[in-house]
Amino acid sequence: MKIEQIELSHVVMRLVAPFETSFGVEQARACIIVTMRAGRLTGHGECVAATEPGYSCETATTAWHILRDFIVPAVLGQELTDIPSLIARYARVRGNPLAKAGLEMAAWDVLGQAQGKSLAQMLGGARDRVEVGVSVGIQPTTQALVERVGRYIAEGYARIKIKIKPGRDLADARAVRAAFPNIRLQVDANSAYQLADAPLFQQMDNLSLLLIEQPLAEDDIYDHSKLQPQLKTPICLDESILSADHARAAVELGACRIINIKAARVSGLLEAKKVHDLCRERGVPVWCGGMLETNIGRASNIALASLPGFTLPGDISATSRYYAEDIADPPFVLNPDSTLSVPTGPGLGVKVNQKNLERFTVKHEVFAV
Ligand code: OSB
Ligand code: MG
Repeated sequence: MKIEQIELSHVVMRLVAPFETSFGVEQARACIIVTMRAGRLTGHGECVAATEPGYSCETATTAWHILRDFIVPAVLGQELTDIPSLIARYARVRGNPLAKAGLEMAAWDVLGQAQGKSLAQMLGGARDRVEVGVSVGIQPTTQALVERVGRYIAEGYARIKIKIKPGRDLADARAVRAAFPNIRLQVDANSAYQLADAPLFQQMDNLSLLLIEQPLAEDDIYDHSKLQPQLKTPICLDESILSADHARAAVELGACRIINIKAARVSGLLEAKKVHDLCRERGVPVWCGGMLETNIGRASNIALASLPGFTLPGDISATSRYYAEDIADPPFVLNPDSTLSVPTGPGLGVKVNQKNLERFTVKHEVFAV
């Protein structure tokens, strides 16, 4: 099939509640929806670059530029046969993993529809439901955090992640652990600390945390390798892992014992599968991270999380945890066993709600052969 048309839609959607991390607060979330038309099929992808360069150095605006001026021209009018040959067309574009992953996801959706296979089937998924948890942003007070966590547990989430930052770390983690002695709990620092903060993390060792996510700088796998031996709790890397090669380096250096896989951060689903395969070979548990996706990106995350090496619950929550209204149907609803069901339809297996997509779009451009 020839790639005949690509549409970019810069979308902004209000979150049901503000989401605060060590790098800032978001009230609304931006992304770029990539709509790819090839043959008679239409596929969708979600580029998770945000409004500000807090998590990643990419933003929705830089990703738009990279897609519009480099990646779209490299693939438009070309045959879509498989993912490796698609990626090869824009291989000369350095970096910009979030932009690349958004386009790649749309191509997986098209190919899945062409082959009558779900994304999970194409990737080698091994289960029809995936264990999930909820990522809880920093709340105004520790008391508010404990209440917030309690409400999510009451909704059925069996694994809680809390965001931490300097000044809102140990006391928050201790309070949540004291209130919920048996819940599976982990913390995410989003790169806010330095190696000299090792004593702080040592004080978390008696909280029975599943893991400590990305305590140190994103470009510092080496310092993580100095921190991990000082802790009993496994370190999990998120921001530091941009490829399967990074994952190999981190594992061999002993910088982490667990890896968070986000397809976007590693340039797309194909590389995400490579990270998964490498970790599985080496006995390193992985789990699926999230970027507050719409149901388009969420469908992709759930399919990825169905691979056999994803042995820890993902940061993939029900649609209602993020948005009052979404741009694709049906909504994802939490099963009573803290799982989400893997979509079974061809490709991503969700149906885009065109009306909502247009309503939330702030900028739109169509590229055709
Ligand atoms: O570090 O995992 C992160 C959201 C935006 C940017 C970075 C992160 C997150 C989350 C949200 O933790 C997880 C989710 O989508 O539920
Ligand atoms: Mg993280």
